[in-house]
Amino acid sequence: MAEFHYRSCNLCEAICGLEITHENGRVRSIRGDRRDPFSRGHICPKALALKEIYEDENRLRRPLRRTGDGWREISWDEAFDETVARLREIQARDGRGAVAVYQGNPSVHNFGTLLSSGELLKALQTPNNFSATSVDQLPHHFAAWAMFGHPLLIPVPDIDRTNFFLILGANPLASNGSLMTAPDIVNRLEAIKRRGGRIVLLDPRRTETARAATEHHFIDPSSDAFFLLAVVHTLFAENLVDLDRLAGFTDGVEILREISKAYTPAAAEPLTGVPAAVIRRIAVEFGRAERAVCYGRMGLSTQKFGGLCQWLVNAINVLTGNLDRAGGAMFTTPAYDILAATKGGAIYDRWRSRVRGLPEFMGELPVAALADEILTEGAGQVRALVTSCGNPVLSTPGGARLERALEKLEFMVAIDIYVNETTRHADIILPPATGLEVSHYDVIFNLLAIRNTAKYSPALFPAADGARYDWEILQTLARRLTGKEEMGPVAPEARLDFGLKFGKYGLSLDKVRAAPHGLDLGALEPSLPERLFTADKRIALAPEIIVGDLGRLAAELKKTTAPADEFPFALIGRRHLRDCNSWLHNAEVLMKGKNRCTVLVSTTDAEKLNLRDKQLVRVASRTGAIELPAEITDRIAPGVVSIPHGYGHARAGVRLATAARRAGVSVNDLTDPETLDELTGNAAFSSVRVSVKAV
Ligand SMILES: Nc1nc2c(c(=O)[nH]1)N[C@H]1C(S)=C(S)[C@@H](COP(=O)(O)OP(=O)(O)OC[C@H]3O[C@@H](n4cnc5c(=O)[nH]c(N)nc54)[C@H](O)[C@@H]3O)O[C@H]1N2
Ligand SMILES: Nc1nc2c(c(=O)[nH]1)N[C@H]1C(S)=C(S)[C@@H](COP(=O)(O)OP(=O)(O)OC[C@H]3O[C@@H](n4cnc5c(=O)[nH]c(N)nc54)[C@H](O)[C@@H]3O)O[C@H]1N2
Ligand code: SF4
Ligand SMILES: [Mo]
Repeated sequence: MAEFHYRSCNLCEAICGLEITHENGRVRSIRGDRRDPFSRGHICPKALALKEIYEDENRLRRPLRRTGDGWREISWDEAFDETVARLREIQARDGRGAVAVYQGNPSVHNFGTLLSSGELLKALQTPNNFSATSVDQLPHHFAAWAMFGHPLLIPVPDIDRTNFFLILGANPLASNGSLMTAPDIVNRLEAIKRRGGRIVLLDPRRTETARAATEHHFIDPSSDAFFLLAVVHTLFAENLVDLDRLAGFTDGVEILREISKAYTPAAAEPLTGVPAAVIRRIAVEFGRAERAVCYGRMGLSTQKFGGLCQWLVNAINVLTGNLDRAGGAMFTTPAYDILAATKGGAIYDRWRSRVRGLPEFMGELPVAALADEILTEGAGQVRALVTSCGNPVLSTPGGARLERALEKLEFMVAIDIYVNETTRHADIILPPATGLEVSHYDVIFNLLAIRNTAKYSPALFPAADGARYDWEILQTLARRLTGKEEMGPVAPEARLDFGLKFGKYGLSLDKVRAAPHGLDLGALEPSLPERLFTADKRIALAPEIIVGDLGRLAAELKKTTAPADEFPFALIGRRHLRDCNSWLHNAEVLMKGKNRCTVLVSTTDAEKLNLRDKQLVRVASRTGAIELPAEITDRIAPGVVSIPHGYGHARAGVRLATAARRAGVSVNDLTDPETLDELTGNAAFSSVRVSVKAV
C-alpha cells in the first residue's frame, strides 16, 4: 500500500511543500503539496533529485580513509579517533589557527547542522573560520549590522503586497528567490502586475526574470552603486524623501543628502550604461508609489562594492518610508527566533587574516584568503582543514589555486556525502545521512520568508545503514576534542521545541508537528523600533564605517574606464533552474537536455570575434583559462560574458556519474581571490576581466 509523506524541500531557499508517495522503502512520486499554505503546490524539477540522492550509489554512507591508491571504508570510531587525534596534535604543536574550518551552503538548509556547528567551532577556537557566506551574502549581513544592529536582521521584500518591485542583480525565476523565501515566485510576480503594480529589473543579462518584469534595463556590471546613489540623489532632488514613521528613530538623513549631491543621474549614465532619464524616472516612480521595495541580491553582493550596494538598497527603502511597512521591506517574526539567542555588537575586526590582513566579521574571515593561509609559510600557517557541506574548490574564487593548497595540507577531514573536487583531498570523509533521511525545520529561511510560517518535517526514511546525522558528527567531534565524550550527541529537536515554546506564538514541536502541511502565521508585521538591535534603538542611515567606503568608489571613477585590451570582457555568473551550486549534477533527472555550461556572448561581440554558436572558445583571465562552448545571444549586454558556476567535475578521482564528470568546466578557475569587496571581504565574482578567443 502506497503511503503519503509531507515535507519541505530543503534544496533551495523556497522551502516548497512536497507530497511524496512511497511504498516499501521506495519513493514512488514527488509532487507539490497543494495543502502547504505557503508554497500552494509549487515545486521545481530539483525536488525530484531527492529521490535520486536517496538512491545514489555514489553517495557515501560509511566513513572513508584515504590509502595510497584509493579509499578504504573504516568504522565510525576509527574515523573519529583518527580525526580528533590529528586535529589535537596539530593544534597542540602549531596553535589553534593551524586548523581551519570551511562550512558550505547546505549547512544552513539543515537545522541539525546549523544548531550543532557552533559546538565544533567552540571546541576548535580557530581564528581561521571560513564559510560560503563570504562568496555570497556577506554584504547583506554587514549592512544589516551597521544599520539595524544585527547581521541577521535582514529585511525581506514584501512582494505579496508591493506595487513597485525594483530588482537589481537577482534572478528569482532561476534561483527561486534568495534572502526572500517566496515559493511559487512566478505567480507572486504575476500578481504584482495583475494588481497594476510594476516590476523593474536591472541586470547585465536579460534573464528569465526579465520576461516576468514590466521593464528590464542592461546595467554595466559592478556599477550599481552609482545607479543607487543616483536614485537617492533624485529622491532628495524631487522632494520624494518621506520617512513616515521611521523619521522618529532614524539618524543620518542629512548626511545622505549631502553625500548624494554629487551623484546625479547624468553622472551615473556613462558609468552604468543606464540613460539618466531612465534612472530619474525609475526613482520618481519608486518615490511616488504607495508601496515600493528595492531588492538586490547576488549580482550586487558578489561585486567590488557589495557593501555599498546593500547599504544603498536599504537606504532607498528607508528614505521612502518603505522599510517596515506593508509592501516594502519588512522583518519577519519567526516562530523559532534565532536572533533571540544571539547578539549584534562588536563583531568586526577583532582579528585579521595572517597573510593579507583582512578583517574578521561575525567570527569569520573571507574565504578568498584561505589558499594564502595554507600556502604561505610561517607561524600561524594553516596545516589542517575541516570542511562541512562545502565544495570550495568549485565555489570560491581561484578554486584551482585552492586545490593546489589542499594538496599541501597535513590533514584534512570532510563531512560530506560525495568524493568530489574538494573532498577527494581529504584524509578522512565522514558521510552524514541526508535528504529524505533527515527531519527538517527551516530555522534560517523562515527568518527570511515573505510570510511568517512554521513547518516541521519528520524524516521519511531511517538513516542509511552506517550513516550518522550531521549533528551527530559535529557534536561527537566537538565533545571528543574537548574531552567530554561521555556526553552523547543530542538530537536538535529538543532545542527546536524549546525555541518554539519561547517564541512569539507559543508553539511547541508537537503543535507544529500536528500540522504536516505547515502553519501560516500571517503576513509580516511592522516591528520597529522594538526589533532593532542598535544600542539606541535607532536606524543608522549613514554608518561611518560604510560611508567611509565611498572613497574607494570615487577612486574607481578616476581609473581609466577603457577596459584593458588584454582582457576586454566583463565576466558574470548565472544560475540554471536545474542546477544547485556544485552538487546536484549526479542526479540524472537534472542533467538531461542540452549542455548548460556555456559562455554567453552577445551577438554584437560574436560578430566582431567571428564566433559561431556552440563553437569551442578559450576564456582566460589573470588567474587561469578554461575552454567551453559559446552560446551566442542578444540577451546579454555587449562587453559582458556569462558562465555558470559549480561545474568542472572532470578532475581525477571524483566519484560521480559519467554524465556529471563530462558536464563542463569551473568558472572559479578564472575568478580572482585578490579582488574583493574590500569593505566586507566578500568575493567579487561579477566583472572579472577576461578574454574570449576561438580555440
Ligand atoms: N563564480 C561563482 N561562484 C560561486 C557563486 C556564483 O554565483 N558564482 N555562488 C556562490 C554561492 S551563493 C554559494 S552559496 C556557494 C556554495 O558553495 P559551497 O557551499 O562550497 O558549495 P556547494 O556546491 O553548495 O557544495 C555543497 C557540498 O555539500 C555536500 N552536501 C550536500 N548535502 C549535504 C548534507 O546533507 N550534509 C553534508 N555534510 N554535506 C552535504 C555536497 O556534496 C557538496 O560537496 O558557491 C559560491 N560560488
Ligand atoms: N536553480 C538554482 N537555484 C538556486 C541556486 C542554484 O545554484 N541553482 N543557488 C542558491 C543560492 S546558494 C543562492 S545564493 C541563490 C542566489 O539567488 P539570485 O541572486 O537570485 O541568483 P543569481 O541567478 O545568481 O542572480 C544574480 C543575477 O545578478 C546578475 N548580475 C551579475 N553581476 C551583476 C551586477 O554587477 N549588477 C547587477 N545589477 N546584476 C548583476 C546576473 O546576471 C544574475 O542574473 O540562489 C539559490 N537558488
Ligand atoms: S524551488 Fe527550491 S525548495 Fe522548491 S522544489 Fe525547487 S529546489 Fe526545492
Ligand atoms: Mo548562496
